[in-house]
Parts: sequence; structure tokens; C-alpha cells
Amino acid sequence: MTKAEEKKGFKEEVAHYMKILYRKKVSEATEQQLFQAVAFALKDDIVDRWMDTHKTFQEQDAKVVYYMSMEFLTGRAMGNIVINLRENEVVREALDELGLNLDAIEDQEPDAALGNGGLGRLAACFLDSLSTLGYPAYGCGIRYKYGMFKQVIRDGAQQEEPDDWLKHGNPFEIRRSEYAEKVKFGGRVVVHRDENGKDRYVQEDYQSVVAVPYDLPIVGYGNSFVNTLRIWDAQAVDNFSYDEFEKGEYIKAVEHQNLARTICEVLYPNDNHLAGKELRLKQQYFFVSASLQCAIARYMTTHDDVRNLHEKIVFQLNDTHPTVTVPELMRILMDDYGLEWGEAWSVTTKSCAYTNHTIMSEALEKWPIDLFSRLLPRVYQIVDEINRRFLVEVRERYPNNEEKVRKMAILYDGQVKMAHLAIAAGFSVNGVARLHTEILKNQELKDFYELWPEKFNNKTNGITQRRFLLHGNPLLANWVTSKIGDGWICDLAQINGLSAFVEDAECQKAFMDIKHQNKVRLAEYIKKHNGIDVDPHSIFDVQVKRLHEYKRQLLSILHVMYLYNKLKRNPDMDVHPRTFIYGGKASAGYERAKAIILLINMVAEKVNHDSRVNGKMKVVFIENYRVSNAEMIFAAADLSEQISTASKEASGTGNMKFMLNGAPTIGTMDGANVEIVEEVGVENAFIFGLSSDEVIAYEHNDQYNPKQILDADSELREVVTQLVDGTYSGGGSNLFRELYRSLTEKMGNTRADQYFILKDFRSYVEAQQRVDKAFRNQGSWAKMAMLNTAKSGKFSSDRTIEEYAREIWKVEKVSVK
Ligand code: NBG
Repeated sequence: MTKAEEKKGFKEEVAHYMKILYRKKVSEATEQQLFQAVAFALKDDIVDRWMDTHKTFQEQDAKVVYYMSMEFLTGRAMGNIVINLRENEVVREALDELGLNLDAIEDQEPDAALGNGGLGRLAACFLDSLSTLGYPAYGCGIRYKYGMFKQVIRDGAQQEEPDDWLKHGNPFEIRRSEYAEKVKFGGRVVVHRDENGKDRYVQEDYQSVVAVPYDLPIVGYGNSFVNTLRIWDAQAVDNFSYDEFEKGEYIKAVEHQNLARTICEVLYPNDNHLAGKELRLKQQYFFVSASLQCAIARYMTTHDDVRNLHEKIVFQLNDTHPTVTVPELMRILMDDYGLEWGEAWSVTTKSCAYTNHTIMSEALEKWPIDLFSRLLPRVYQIVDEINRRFLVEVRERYPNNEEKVRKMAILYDGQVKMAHLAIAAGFSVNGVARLHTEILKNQELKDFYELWPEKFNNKTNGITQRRFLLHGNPLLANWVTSKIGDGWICDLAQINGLSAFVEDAECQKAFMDIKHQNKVRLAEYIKKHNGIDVDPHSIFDVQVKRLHEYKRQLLSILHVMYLYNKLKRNPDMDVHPRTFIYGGKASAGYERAKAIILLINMVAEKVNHDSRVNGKMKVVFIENYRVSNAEMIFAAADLSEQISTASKEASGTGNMKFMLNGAPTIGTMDGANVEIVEEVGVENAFIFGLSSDEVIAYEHNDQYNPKQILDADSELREVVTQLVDGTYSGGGSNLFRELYRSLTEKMGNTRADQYFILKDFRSYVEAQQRVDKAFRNQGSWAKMAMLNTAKSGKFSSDRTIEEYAREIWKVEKVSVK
């Protein structure tokens, strides 16, 4: 087909769907209707490939990865689909000819925000890579009715509004009611002896819901390969149980309905923190049980012995959230397929692998045994037996060491420890950056590592360059392609080809021009959304990520306050103008994180209106940070703030997105920063602060004394005092008192300044001075920025997925003609 024919065909399809969906002509449609019709036209292209992909899986009897995750932060789909189908030009021009603009239409799509932060976004990047590389996979998750809340800033404070992302319907999804599964909760377990004298465990008097899957296509780049993200919705059994109703059990019948209604209602908005709520455990079991039943049923349509399941299926557990996969798989294999314990254990332990994403203790999942056993009585029996057998093994290995037994037990102290269960049953345990994996092996999971060193391995995270460069930064993407060809799109290692141009003055200029244009684009966004004028010539110093104390947004805003004090005293101080840009959500119940947002906004209010300094510094908090505006923010950043307390950030992935877009890192030696610095060279980053070993040593020896630091540093003392002297709180002293106390006092069991903000302050200030100096030499800055892009090859999620595929999953690529 010629391009003209393709465009004609596409326009006809849009007109066709406009008619079918809305009984309208394209010229009469609303913007949302245009989005829907264009989406359906694209879906038309996708579905054939999707069917072919699945036919090929079947024909080749391919081994399939099931990526089990409570979160998939996919963001918008349309732009990515257009790019991956390689129809960008055709679609864009066809729409142009209709007087429409693809970008404006893309803007009509709500973000699919079925995730909190890095963990959910990683899952989404992984799906993109799995499809692009041609690995058969299902993402398995929940179709939350309300995704991550919408953040609104009122009077400087965060407020949460529901994210009704399905309001207009999701044109890309397909409801597959024929694959619905029943999921049971509560009741009790009874044992029946069957005709062969075998005990059968049966759950009775339970409540149940029907899990209905919705499939979303995950389109690979340029390869006709389409995997499936299968997210489950809950429905009441039989809509309303008239049986129960007639028996007078009206309340019970309504309870079933309510269970179905609540289970998929909302994503818990916690990042690196355990919610610990009964409903959360229900969500976990709900999607795990449905996904497993479905996966096994699918396997059994073409195989006859479930004992070989692990040859064709692998379940990757994205953190401990889906760990009930282990006992649920055991249950299905034993109770539904009649396997003996040993047989079922053999299959389970060959098919489950676990990824750890954090060492933060408040994120480690532990469920009270009474809750767990009440909600999942049969599953609990199985966990109990796994624990019993596991402890036999521990005692054999460490005789007379009950301390070990206590530390390692899956059931202890009235709790079910999900990480221990995942490690005991998984054949692989991985961390998400080299440093993180080392900390797991030598500190957090040391006992397990000593018992099973062979299970432990590292898989450093990655990001998809298709979304975060090709889609998010088209100017730079085109320029890179003009220099080194387009091989980088599917093989990011090739981007190292740019290294040859970093000394070239013309290339430096071109690179910086593109950055400038992207900064202008962001400045317009800020003007529109915040009403603030920012200067695109200033340094765009950016910290966007979830709000969390360990990520230390407080450290950077204290630095802003410090700089402001200095500039007020000396308005002629020689600093390059800066725009400090923040964005990120705080979990709705996390008061301290919310206070930090308020502080940032109060500082912004003051600084931006102070004519003595606002030519040199501005502070902006971008409301409702999410995947869609993130793409634009990364493209416009000069400096990437990655300043977590060393040892606390498992990997980070934002750090990689900034690097790819040519922003050097100011950061600690934490998470994947370590590997970023290794790739780009320490001279092309701004490293500061305690090392992870130093932090861990302080945590053990309890020798850290923040008071001493404050006593010795009057400028820092001034800044910290400003938290409570009314400088930023309209004269009142209470708004930030709690923050102040967290820095200066021991509170309950937590040390004063537990994240070493005061300790690292001076070294951070000094690193910021190096940034200021470096930026003034635009030639050498351009070189540094370009080198960041050039050396980002390692951080493609394609590389990460290749490692998972080869070293953990043992899956093969499949090609679809
Ligand atoms: C997060 C870590 C990040 C990491 C992502 C993805 C959790 C529990 N962990 O450092 O904090 O990049 O996981 O691995 O959300």
C-alpha cells in the first residue's frame, strides 16, 4: 500500500467508528469522541496482530511469563501504540488532513494510573520490552475502578480527588467474560474422604465473587507482536442470589454483592509502605487466584499433565504483594488436580520467582495470622504446612539455633511473613540494582542468602526508551537518529555512538538547542498550570518522584531556603539563575510527606514574589505528577535530583529517564545511581553524601548526633529554625513543627533525623556549587549532558528483560510473521 492509500484507509476507519459509536460525522464530534474513534481505528490494526501472536504461542507451545503485579502504571496508551505500530507519520498526517492534531487527541486520554510509582511503572516498561523483544507474556493485575488519586494543590496543600479513569470507557480494552473465574473467601475447610480413601479439602460456607478479565494489548515496536495485560474486575455471583434470598438469607446475599463491589474499587495509594488492610489482602488473593486458575486452565487445553506446568509457565512475583501465588498454586494443584504435596511443591518451586523492591521495613508485608486464616482458611493451612517443613530444614542446617528459626520462620509472632514465604518457595530471589542486591544478601536477607546462595541474583532495573525518548522527547529522538541511525530504538546500547560527537561544537550546540526548546515547552506548561513565569535560560533543577522522607525532598527544599537566605543578604551574589522544580504525590495518610509538599509551596510563594531574588531563583511545584507530564518534564531537565539516603532507594528508575534525556545526576551513591556513575564517569555527575556503608554503620552503632551538627553550623541552624519561626507559615509556628521535630528530636522509636538530612546538608550544598560552576561553561556542560545520553544504554528495560529471560525465566523469543 502506498502512504496515500494508508492515510485514506485510516481516515475512513475513523469516520466509520465515529458513525458506529456516536452516530456522528467527524466534523461534528467532541474531542473525547475523536479520541475514542481514533483509538478504535488503531485497535482494528492491533487485533489481527494480537490474534496472530496468540496463534503462534499455541502452535509453538511457547513457555509463557506471567508477570504478577498489583500495579501497572501504563499511563496513556495511544501515543505509545501509534509509535510501536510505526504508524506515527501516517496517523499524524491523516489526522492533519482532517484538520485534527494527534497530540491534542492524545491529550484526551486519561492516564491509566494503576500504580503508585516506580514499582508500577517498572511493570509497564517490562511489558513494553517483553513485546518488543518477542517474549510471550501476560501481565496479571487488577482493573481498579479508581486508579492513583488526582492531586490538587489548594493553598499549598495536597488534596486528593478520585481518578475516575474509566468514565468515558477504555477503547483499548476487551472484556473476556468467557474466561471468568470464581474466587472464594472465608468460610471453613472440611475434609471429605473420597472413594479412593484420599482426603479432599473442601471450602464451605464461603463468600465468592466472579473475576472477569479485561485484556489490554501490549504492542511491540515494529514487530507485529502483541502481548496481553490481563486485569481483573469483580462481579457478584449470579448478580443476586435468589436462593439465599428465598432462604431468608437476604443479608448474606447482599454481602456477596458488596464484596464484589468493593474489591476492585481503588488502588491503595501507598508507595514503599504497607497498607495492612483486610481489603488489600482480598485484592491480592482475588487477582492471584483468578490469574492462576486461568493460566492453568489455558495450559491444560493443550497439555495433559499438570505436573509439567513449570516447563511452560513461570510466575514472576513483583514484590511480595502477589506472594499468595505460592500457596494458591499448591492449593489448585492438590485440591483441584489431585497432586500429592511433594508433586505440587516440586511444580510450585520451579515456577515461582520473587523480586524484592525495597529494604524499607515499613514496606515489608506481614499479615496477622487471624486475619489471614479467617479470610483464606485453606490457603492458610497450606502456608502452615510450608512453614512446618521449612523449619525442619532450618533446624537440620542450624541445630540448636532457635534464634535462627525465629528470625527465618514464615509464621512467627502471630504474623505471616510474605517475603519469607516468597523466598522459601521461589527458585529465584532478585534485587533491582547491584547495591540493593548486595544489601539484601549481606544485611536484610542474610540468613536466607546463607541458606540458599544459589537463589539470589541481581537484575538492575531499566526503562523503555520508546516511551521516554522516542515518544516523550521527539526533538532529541530525531536528532539522535540523524546522528547514529535508528538502531537505538530497539538496541539502546547503540546510543553510545553519540560519544563520538561530544567534543563537536556544532553537536553540542544542537543538543543544547533541543534542550532549550524542551524547556520552553515545560515553561509554557508551568505558566498555564501554575501561573508562574520561569526563565528557560535558568538551570532546570528537577526532583520529581513520590514524596517520601527517605527520598529527601526535605533536603533539597532546605537547600533552597538556605540559598534564599544568602541571596536576600547579598542580592548580587554570583549564582546562575535556577528554577527548582518539584512534583510528586504523597500517600493520602502520610502527614509528614504532605507537610513537605506544603513547605515547598510556601517557600515557592515567598521566593517567587520576592523581587530581590526572583531573577535568580524560582520554585515550582507541578501539580498531579503522572506518566503523561513526566515525559515532558524529563525532556526539559538540566539536573536530575536523586538524593535518597544511601541504602534506602532500591534502584530508582526516574534517575535513568533523566539520564537518557541528557540531564546529569546530583545524587548519593544509592540504588542504580551507583551504576549510572559507573557508566557515565564520576566527573559527569555530582555525587555527595554518606555512603550506604556509613549509613548502615550509624544505624547499628547509634552514634549519629544531629544536634552537634546544628550547633556547629549557624547557617543550617537558621534554615532549620525557619521551619518554626513563622517565616514560611504566615507568622504561625505550628505548620512545620512536626517536620522540625523529626529533624531535631527522637520521636518514639525513631532517631532524630533518621534520614541523615542534616548530616548530608553541607556536602549537598557543596555539590550544588559544583553544578553552578559547571553550568556556566556551556560547552563542557553540553558535553556532560550528551555523555549522559550516550552512556544510558545499559538502562534500557530491554537489557533487563533479556537478563530475566535468560537467567530466571528460561523463555525463548517467538516471532510472529
Ligand atoms: C520501588 C523502589 C524503587 C525501585 C522500584 C522498582 C517499591 C516497594 N519499591 O527504588 O523504591 O526503582 O521499586 O524496582 O515501591
